[in-house]
Amino acid sequence: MRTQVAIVGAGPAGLVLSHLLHLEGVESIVVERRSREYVEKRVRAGVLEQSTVDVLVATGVGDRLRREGLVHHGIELRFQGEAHRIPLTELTDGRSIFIYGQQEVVKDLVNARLAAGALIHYEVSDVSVHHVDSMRPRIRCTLEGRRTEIECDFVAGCDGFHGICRHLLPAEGFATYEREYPFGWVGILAAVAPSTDELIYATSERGFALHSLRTPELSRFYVQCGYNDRIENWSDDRIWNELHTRFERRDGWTLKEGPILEKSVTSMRSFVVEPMQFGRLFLAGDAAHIVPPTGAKGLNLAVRDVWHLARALVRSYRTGDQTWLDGYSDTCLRWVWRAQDFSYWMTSMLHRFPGSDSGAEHRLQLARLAYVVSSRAAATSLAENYVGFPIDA
Ligand code: FAS
Ligand code: PHB
Repeated sequence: MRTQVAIVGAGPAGLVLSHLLHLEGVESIVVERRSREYVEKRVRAGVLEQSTVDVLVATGVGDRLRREGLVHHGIELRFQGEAHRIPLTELTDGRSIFIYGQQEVVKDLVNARLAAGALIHYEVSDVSVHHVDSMRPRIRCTLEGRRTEIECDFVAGCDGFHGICRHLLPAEGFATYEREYPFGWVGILAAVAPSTDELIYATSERGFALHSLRTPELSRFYVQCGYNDRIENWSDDRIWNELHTRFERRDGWTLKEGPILEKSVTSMRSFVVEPMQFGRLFLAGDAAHIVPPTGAKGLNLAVRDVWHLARALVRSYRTGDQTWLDGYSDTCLRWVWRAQDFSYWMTSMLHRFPGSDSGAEHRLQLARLAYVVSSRAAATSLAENYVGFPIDA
């Protein structure tokens, strides 16, 4: 096969890139190792920045998001039994967040791509990438049982943290920065109406908890758990007990329970590879960087990466000018490190670090929380980072 841009991975990064390129008349082929059903069912992100929504709406894949997504203008920080609202929209001149599941974004993109006659190949195996330091890179894979070679001009590595593309980067001239956190998250999807209209980030003696939403009938929760913890250790009863305890409020606020539909453990890490490109290979999204989900930045960063990559590729095809492509990595890393810093800040403010129960660490966390909820300047900084920066900033 032959195409202009070969994309490895049909997650948000790969699909948004393929969509943006299509709108500008640039061809692409997407290869994905999982089935369509698996990718469309995978429960992950739920918070979309204003800019992510702006890109999806402006490019014609935002109708269902606007109909079914929930617009939020604030979040709550809860600690020491008290609730403190951070008025995001008021503090950021009108910017908001949207609650809309990642799998819904993926479904909308797949439908739009297939309606446009796109080639998205699922359940592809043995994917390998070759000659990215040449003018004719190639992807080799087994597609519908046949060994297949896809010749292209550029390869986009959108294959996530556990993909193959990042491992094509030579050691020489590349650096990775990594931090693993000494805890994880148990994430659950529950068939119960949310007990809140806005997200609740709670921290307590027992650790972190998050009350997020999906629809008026579906709630999403996260509970801080041990490092390398196993879901078998978390019975439904234990999960609800921990949620009640960690969300406790002095004014008797109550949490509604319901059937748990899905639960899983997520590890927490910060990771960046620099630069994010090598020859004609360009990494985007989780393939190049991971943030702990406390700041709700991962999916939004993936969209920001491919927005810049699509612009640079289109400019290269239209004008032959490579400057934006050459500057792709520097352009993205500016936002990657902004999100890394914010996500680390939120994570270290809201989680209990083993061995820090009584010491200064906890006092510092409480001091930081008290400052954020009492200083307009500090709350504005949180709000600005949480809703995200304009896509073309
Ligand atoms: P993805 O991992 O989504 O997609 C990569 C794709 O490549 C996958 O489909 C994979 O199967 C495929 N692939 C891998 N190797 C391959 C190979 N060799 N050949 C072919 N295909 C291959 N982010 C937010 O912004 N807001 C949130 O609220 C939020 N919540 C999160 C909650 C949890 C529990 C987790 C784990 C993450 C959360 N994130 C959140 C981050 C998350 O959304 C990721 O950043 C996002 O999925 C990144 O998208 P991609 O870069 O496309 O990677
Ligand atoms: C989610 O809704 O899945 C979600 C929300 C906020 C986060 C992480 C995940 O920080």
